[in-house]
Amino acid sequence: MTGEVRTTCPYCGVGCGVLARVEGGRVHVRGDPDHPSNFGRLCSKGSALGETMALDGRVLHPEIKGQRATWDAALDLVAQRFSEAVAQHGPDSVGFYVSGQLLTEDYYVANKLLKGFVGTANIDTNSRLCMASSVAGHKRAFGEDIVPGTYEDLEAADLVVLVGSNLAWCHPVLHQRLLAARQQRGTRIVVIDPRRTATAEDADLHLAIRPGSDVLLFNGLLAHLAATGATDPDHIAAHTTGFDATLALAQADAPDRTRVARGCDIPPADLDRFYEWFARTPRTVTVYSQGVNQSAHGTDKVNAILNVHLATGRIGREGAGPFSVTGQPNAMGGREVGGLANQLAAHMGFTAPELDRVSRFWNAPHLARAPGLKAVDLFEAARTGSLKALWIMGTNPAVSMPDAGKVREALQKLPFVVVSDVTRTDTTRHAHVLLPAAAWGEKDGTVTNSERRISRSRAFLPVPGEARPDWQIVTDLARRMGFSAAFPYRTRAEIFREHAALTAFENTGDRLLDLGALADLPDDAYEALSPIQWPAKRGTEPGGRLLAIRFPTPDGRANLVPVRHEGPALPVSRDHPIALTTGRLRDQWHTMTRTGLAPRLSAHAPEPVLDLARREAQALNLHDNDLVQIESPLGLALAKLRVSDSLRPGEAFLPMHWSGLFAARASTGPLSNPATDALSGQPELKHVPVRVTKAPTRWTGLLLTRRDIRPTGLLHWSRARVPGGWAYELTGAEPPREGTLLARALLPASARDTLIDYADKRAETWRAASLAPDGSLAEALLVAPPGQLPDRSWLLSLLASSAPLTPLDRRALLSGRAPTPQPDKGRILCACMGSA
Ligand SMILES: Nc1nc2c(c(=O)[nH]1)N[C@H]1C(S)=C(S)[C@@H](COP(=O)(O)OP(=O)(O)OC[C@H]3O[C@@H](n4cnc5c(=O)[nH]c(N)nc54)[C@H](O)[C@@H]3O)O[C@H]1N2
Ligand SMILES: Nc1nc2c(c(=O)[nH]1)N[C@H]1C(S)=C(S)[C@@H](COP(=O)(O)OP(=O)(O)OC[C@H]3O[C@@H](n4cnc5c(=O)[nH]c(N)nc54)[C@H](O)[C@@H]3O)O[C@H]1N2
Ligand code: SF4
Ligand SMILES: [Mo]
Repeated sequence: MTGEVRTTCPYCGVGCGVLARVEGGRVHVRGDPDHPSNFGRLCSKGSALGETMALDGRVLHPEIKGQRATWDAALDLVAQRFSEAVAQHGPDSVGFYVSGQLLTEDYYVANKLLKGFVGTANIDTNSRLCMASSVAGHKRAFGEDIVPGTYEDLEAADLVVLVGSNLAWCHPVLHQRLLAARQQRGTRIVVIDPRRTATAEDADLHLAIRPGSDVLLFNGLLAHLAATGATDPDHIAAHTTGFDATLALAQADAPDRTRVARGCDIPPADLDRFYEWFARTPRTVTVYSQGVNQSAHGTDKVNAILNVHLATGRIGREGAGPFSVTGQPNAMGGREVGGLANQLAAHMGFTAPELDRVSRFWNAPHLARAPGLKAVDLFEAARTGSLKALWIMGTNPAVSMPDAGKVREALQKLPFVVVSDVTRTDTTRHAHVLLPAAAWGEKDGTVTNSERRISRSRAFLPVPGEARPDWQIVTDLARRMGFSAAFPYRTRAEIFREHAALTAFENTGDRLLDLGALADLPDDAYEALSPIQWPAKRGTEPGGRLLAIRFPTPDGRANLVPVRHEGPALPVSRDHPIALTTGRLRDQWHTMTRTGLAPRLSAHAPEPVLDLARREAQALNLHDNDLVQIESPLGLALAKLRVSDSLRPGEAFLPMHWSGLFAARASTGPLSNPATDALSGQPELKHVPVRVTKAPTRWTGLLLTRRDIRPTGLLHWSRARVPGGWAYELTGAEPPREGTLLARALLPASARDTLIDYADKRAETWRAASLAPDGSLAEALLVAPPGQLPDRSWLLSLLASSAPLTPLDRRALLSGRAPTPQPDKGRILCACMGSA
């Protein structure tokens, strides 16, 4: 294929346009200058997309119990087992757990099949772990799940408040747009985050609040706005309800600024500055993300933020509004189709008129009548036996769910597990039936970004092996289950039109989600569709800001919601005295199935590292690079330690990315608390109490290899992609001799006849290396006491090169020292070269 294909980045919810081109067997990408999300920019992850397209680890054929099978056999079995479960145990004995990485068309058919035809609402999504509190907060305040603003509002604002959002790393191109606008107009940026993140570094004011104290901070703000006459009484009177009760509770909760400053544990002067800036700045946008949503009180946190915007009339206007940024590429599309268990479809719920309307539209007499199980409850039902069959599509719950130990137990116990994914993961290991899905670049459809903009994701590569797009797989299953008439789809365009038509069906303006203008989109117009923001109502100009005056509630008014500050679900204790939070790194995406394949992206943070506040590190006598054990009341993880001055005393941070494919026991899932927000069902992934202790390390090792292995028998290992292969960090608890034997066993039999095999018993060091037939380095294994491994950059350069080793290199391998003195650059290349 030649020429550039216009598509959309498969990572974050900014939804950047990408121009992709295949040349010389390689994928090249650049930012689409015409896409209104990014105007040509890409961040480090987006610009490295071409380096992550290898087929390593891809699932290429259907499998039944690990054995290759035909599509017919696999789908017949799925249809049979799902139908049997429904017949014997009722529709609620089956479920789907889907993902914001699916395209809207995939999502739509999965939702329609389960809710419309199987007759259960047990379809939930990883958006439960991500956006559920924002959805619930929006519905409580606005009557509908609406993000009112646009990206341009961040550029037109005079004050941007970022709450629990590390925008610089997680929505980098939007952050770049904000910083560029600040250059022009001097926008003030306030960051509210317990950690001093990269985003906080760029802020005018950073409030490092006590974790979970956001409601107190915003209640205090509402009380301050009221006390200083900074609210908008006309807006409150004309367009809202609940102000008085909300203010009364806010005042009771946050009676004065001293108490708020103390409760949030921030300097009173900083609190005053924030409140005064907010009070004085009509053009204020409040951006919020997982530091708000992923809490057992996430919905209250959301409403505390919405309250101050409603009370000041700062909503739906240029440069003003609350702005929940979405995480995944199609988190918003999933919310549109209704892929959460407590939604029905197209922003409709389970009231009688809505059930009636959707059942007529789908011609589905057996529609699910009530909300289904939310993610945490869905896996609990699997573990305790009431769920009999589960299909997991495009997500890795064995890693990303809280209390992941129990989730794995559930997957073991389930009588029937189907997984469709593009790669092998910790979850696919539990699949009775494994189905190969088409990946980004091969699949084709639409996604919606944080600002309600629908963009096309287009294919530019052939689908490898027998992989198929998810919509086709689900359609095929639906037909086998006897629902052919309702699943006649031959193309994605047909599905998209039906989805658009449902949003407009009997929509008299009470649902702002209206894609009626796209319901008759001809095939060629669908193919050529330019990014379009909704609403896209028939006969009106699409897009724009929403919720300036009228709200989609019965009385047209927004609700201010009284909320009270509550502590974390599981507070720190004597046994678990440290507050652990979890989140993201700049250059990795979730469980690393894609970004973990790019050396450039892996270089930024090659190992799983626990950041621990300096005070605790000192008290526990822990130092940089110590391997530590992290125990919460739920489970355990291991990681290297980094003493941090970016954390408040008493706190720690562990990135969520490392799965069992990239490290032994370094995942956050088993540690994380499954306690959920009562309204949204979103788990408290941002807070769990832990204790941290030093792991008994006797030796450390480095294995450079071209092979893809998973070491066993070690205390710990992790690996990172490097040019030419993998670099494994090894840690052993045994005395050096046994350690050496263990480490040696990692070499393949063919490499036992090693070029170099050097041991120094006194110094407890050992080195081995073997050559490929062409004389280049194939494997190198070094073992030494902790902290004594030699500089690795020259070794990495040997693995990267396909040239035969020189005599100088060989001598250097034997001595364990670089041939010419080279400064230890820490880690090979820096990934920022390509960043936005
Ligand atoms: N590089 C990268 N980018 C991504 C992703 C990725 O995996 N990698 N994933 C995407 C997805 S799906 C999502 S959902 C988004 C998430 O984007 P973000 O929400 O911005 O990212 P997180 O790192 O999960 O969490 C944000 C911050 O919440 C803070 N926090 C913790 N507790 C509290 C609290 O009590 N109050 C406040 N105010 N803050 C708190 C944490 O310290 C953290 O810095 O990122 C998207 N973008
Ligand atoms: N402790 C802790 N846990 C967290 C979080 C946290 O901050 N802390 N964040 C939570 C959040 S916000 C999120 S969004 C989740 C993310 O968690 P997951 O959804 O588990 O993460 P991914 O690694 O993105 O998994 C996506 C899977 O889908 C596959 N895939 C990609 N595209 C397709 C496709 O088109 N079709 C199919 N069938 N498969 C596809 C990928 O290969 C990958 O295996 O993690 C949550 N878990
Ligand atoms: S900001 Fe980066 S990760 Fe997000 S969509 Fe744009 S290029 Fe992709
Ligand atoms: Mo997310």
